[in-house]
Amino acid sequence: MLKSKLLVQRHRLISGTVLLITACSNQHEVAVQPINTNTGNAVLPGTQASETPDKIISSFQQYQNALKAVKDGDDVLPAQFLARQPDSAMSNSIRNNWLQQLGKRGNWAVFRQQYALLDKNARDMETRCYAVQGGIESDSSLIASLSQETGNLPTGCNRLLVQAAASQQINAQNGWRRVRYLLALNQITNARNLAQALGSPLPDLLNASAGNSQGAQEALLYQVTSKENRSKDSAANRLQQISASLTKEQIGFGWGQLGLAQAYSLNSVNALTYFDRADPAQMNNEMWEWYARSALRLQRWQKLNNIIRSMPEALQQQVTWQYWLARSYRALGQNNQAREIFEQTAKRGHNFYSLLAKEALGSKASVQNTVAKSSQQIQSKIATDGNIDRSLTLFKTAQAENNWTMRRQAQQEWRYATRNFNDDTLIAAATLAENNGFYEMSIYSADRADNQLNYELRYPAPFKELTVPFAQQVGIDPAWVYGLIRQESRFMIGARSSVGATGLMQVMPATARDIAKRLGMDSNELYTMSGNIRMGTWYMSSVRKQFADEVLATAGYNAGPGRARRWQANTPLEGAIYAETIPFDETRTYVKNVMANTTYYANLFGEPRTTLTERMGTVPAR
Ligand code: BLG
Repeated sequence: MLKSKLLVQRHRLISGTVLLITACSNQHEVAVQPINTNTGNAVLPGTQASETPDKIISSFQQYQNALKAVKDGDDVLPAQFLARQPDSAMSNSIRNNWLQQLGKRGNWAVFRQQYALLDKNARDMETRCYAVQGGIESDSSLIASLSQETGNLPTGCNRLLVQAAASQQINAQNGWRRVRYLLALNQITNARNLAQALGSPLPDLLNASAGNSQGAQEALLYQVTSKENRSKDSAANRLQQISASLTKEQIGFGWGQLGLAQAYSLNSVNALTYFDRADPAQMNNEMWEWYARSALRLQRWQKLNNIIRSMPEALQQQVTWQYWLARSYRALGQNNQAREIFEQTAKRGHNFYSLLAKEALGSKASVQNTVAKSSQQIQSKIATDGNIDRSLTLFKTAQAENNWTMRRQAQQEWRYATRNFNDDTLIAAATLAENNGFYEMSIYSADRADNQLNYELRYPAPFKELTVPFAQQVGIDPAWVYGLIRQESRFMIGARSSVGATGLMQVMPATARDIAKRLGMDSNELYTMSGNIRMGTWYMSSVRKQFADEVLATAGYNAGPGRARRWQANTPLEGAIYAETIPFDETRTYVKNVMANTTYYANLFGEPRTTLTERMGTVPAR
C-alpha cells in the first residue's frame, strides 16, 4: 500500500496571447517566440451530463459484477447493466464480452439485437468474427485478412476461419501458410482444425514421414520448424534432406523459420544465408524485420537497402524502415535519395527515428511550444463532460484506494471520452489531467495533439524535489532519469507490472533486495516514493558504471545487465544499431523510447548535450 502523498504540480496558467521566453537550449541564448494560446475552440463532441460520484462508483461495481456474470454464461446481469448505463467504455466492454459469449453459444437472436446497439468503431475484432459466423454480417475483407494472419487470433476468429475454409471461401495457399505458422507457434489444435477444413488432416506429428497428402508434408516440415528444433545446429541439414518431399512454399517457409531463429540469436551471417533461401510469399512482417536487422547488424548497406525495398508496402513505410532506408542510401553515396527520405521521416512525430532523421539533416529536437496549457476556464468546460467526469472520478477513487482495476478503467474511460477530440480539446484535456495528477492520460492526450505542441505536457517533470537530488547524489543525468520514468510508469505512483516491477522506477522486488543490501536500506522502501526513486537512480548509476555507456545501461536496467552484455558485438557498434537489433521486443522498444525521451528532457532542462545521435553514440565491443 502506498503511503506517499500525491504531489500535483500546479502550473501557471497562461491566457491571451503572450510572449514566452524560452532558453534556446543548443546555443544557450534566450529567444523570444510568439506562442498561441488555446482559445478553447473546444467543441465538445456529444457532451454527456455528469453523474454523481456515488452513481459512478456503483456503476463500476455493477460493471465488474456484469463482467463476471458474462463469463459465467448469465444473460440477465449484462442486459440490466446495459439498460441502465449510458454509453461509456464500460458499456462497450460489457457488450463486446457478452456478444462473444452469445456467439460462442450460437444465440444469434440476442446477438443480432445487441450487435446493432454497439457502435461500429467500438466492435472488437472477435465480436465481428462472430457476427460473420452467425450470418449477421457478411464481411469478405475480414475473412481475407484473417486468412493472411500469421499470429495468434482470438477463438472466435479461428473458428470463423475454419468455417470459411470448409466452405472454400479462403485462398488455399493462404490457408496452408497459416497452418505452417500455427504449427511453428505450437498452436497444434488450431493447426489441426484448419488443415482438416482445408481438406487434408494432419497425421501424428511425432511420427511424421514423407507422404503424398498436403497434411503429411506439413507434418514433415514441422520436424524442422517446431520451436524446439528450428534453432538446432542440425536444422539446416535436416531441411535440405527432406526438401525432396516438400513443395517450394514449404521449403521457403522452412528457411524463413530457420533464419528467424538465427537472427534472434544474433547469428546474423547465418540468418542472412537462410533468409536468402526463404520464399518471400511465405514471410511475415516479423521475418522481414529480422532479415533487415541481420543485414543492419553487419552494416551490409546494399543488402539492407534491397531488403527494405522488398518489404510489404505498409511495413516498408514504417518510420523505422524509412530511416534505415535513408541511412543505407547515404552509406551508398546516394545522398539525394537519402535526404528526401530523411526529410519525410523527420516530419513524422516525436519518436526515436523521426528525431534521428531530423538530426541527420543537421537540425535538432525542438521543444518550442506552439500552444500554451489551457486556462482554468477551458479546463472547467472540459470537466463538465460526463465521460471526462466519470474518468476523473474513477481515477481519484482508484488513487485513494490503490485500486488498479479501477485505475485501468479510469484510463479506458479517458480514451473513450477523448476519442473524437480535436487538437484544441486534447490540449485542454491534457492540462486538466495533469492538474489532477493523472499523468499517463495527460501525456496520452498531449501526444495525440499532432499540430498543437506543448512540450511541458508531453514531457512532464513532476516530483523534481526527489528525483534531482537522488540523481545528483549518484552522478547521473536527471534528463535520463525522467526519460526512463516516462517510459517505465508514466509517473503512475504505485504502478506494478505483470512481473511485479514496482513504483515510478519499476524496480523488481529481487533487484530491490540487492540494492537495499548495498545501500543499507530496508527493502520495503521499494514501496515508498523516495525509496523507489533512490533505489532506481542508484541502479541506473550502477549499470552505467558497469558499462560506461548510457545505451547499454538502459538495456541492462530493463533486461538485466547480463543480457545487455550478451547483445554487444565483438566490435564497437553504432548505438542505434545495437538498439534496433535487441532481440527482446520489450527492451528494443524501451531503449529507443527512453533515449528519445531523454533527449527531449535534456532540451527542456537546458542541458548542453542535446542530440539523440550523440547520446546513442557507439556501444563498445563485448
Ligand atoms: C528488470 C530489473 C533487472 C533484472 C531484469 O528485470 O526489471 N531492473 C530493475 O529492477 C530496475 O534488475 O535483471 S537481473 O537482475 O539480471 O535479472 C530481468 O529480470 C523492469 C524490469 C522488468 C520490466 N520492468 C524495469 O525496466 C517489467 O516489468 N516488464 C514487464 C512489462 S509488462 O507488465 O509485461 O508490460
